[in-house]
Amino acid sequence: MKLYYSPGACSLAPHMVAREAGLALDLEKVDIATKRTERGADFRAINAKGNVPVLELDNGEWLTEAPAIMQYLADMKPERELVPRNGSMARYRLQEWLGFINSDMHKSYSPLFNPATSESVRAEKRETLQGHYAFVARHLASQPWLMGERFSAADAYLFTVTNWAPHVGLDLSGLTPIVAFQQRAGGRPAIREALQAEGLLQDMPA
Ligand SMILES: N[C@@H](CCC(=O)N[C@@H](CS)C(=O)NCC(=O)O)C(=O)O
Repeated sequence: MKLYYSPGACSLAPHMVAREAGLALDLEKVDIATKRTERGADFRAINAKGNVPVLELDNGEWLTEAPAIMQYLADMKPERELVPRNGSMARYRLQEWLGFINSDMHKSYSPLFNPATSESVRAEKRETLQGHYAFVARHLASQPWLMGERFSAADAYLFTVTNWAPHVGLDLSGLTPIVAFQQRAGGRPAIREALQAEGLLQDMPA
């Protein structure tokens, strides 16, 4: 299998899930501005939507959308319990988190990376994100991970998007459970391996 990724982008979340699951994964870097891969392929021919992540399966099929890819990878190693069993209520709870992180949190960050976004829209998106993080912090005040006592794919995704906060002027230092979550997740060996492989470890506390 191969993951098309861009360093530190949302593709980091499935990358972390693969490492947490102990799955072997080839990586191919994508320049999301030029839509070329590091091997010179036209990325739009791989994903017409032009976005990372894309997972290339061993049969050549391509799977897109971070929540689908994370669940696909985690389901390959059920014994690692990175997602609850399919069909269980807990699985829908996990999907509830993935949906919230994907459509509410991730997509509130996206305009903050666009240089054309006006200052008033930036302020509005930061305020929206502060509200989302206050909601998440209430959950993490009494449990280490989004799903309770066990690290899950949702935590890999939350860690990935929260890593963007300092790059877009979003100050989360007042939300102690979020700060503690980032440190806890960032200390996991598999997550450090993924950060290292994407050349990001120097950005993280030791
Ligand atoms: N709905 C997609 C969105 C993925 C997405 O937004 N990817 C960003 C990086 S985090 C991207 O590749 N953007 C390309 C661009 O801005 O041109 C998913 O959840 O996987």
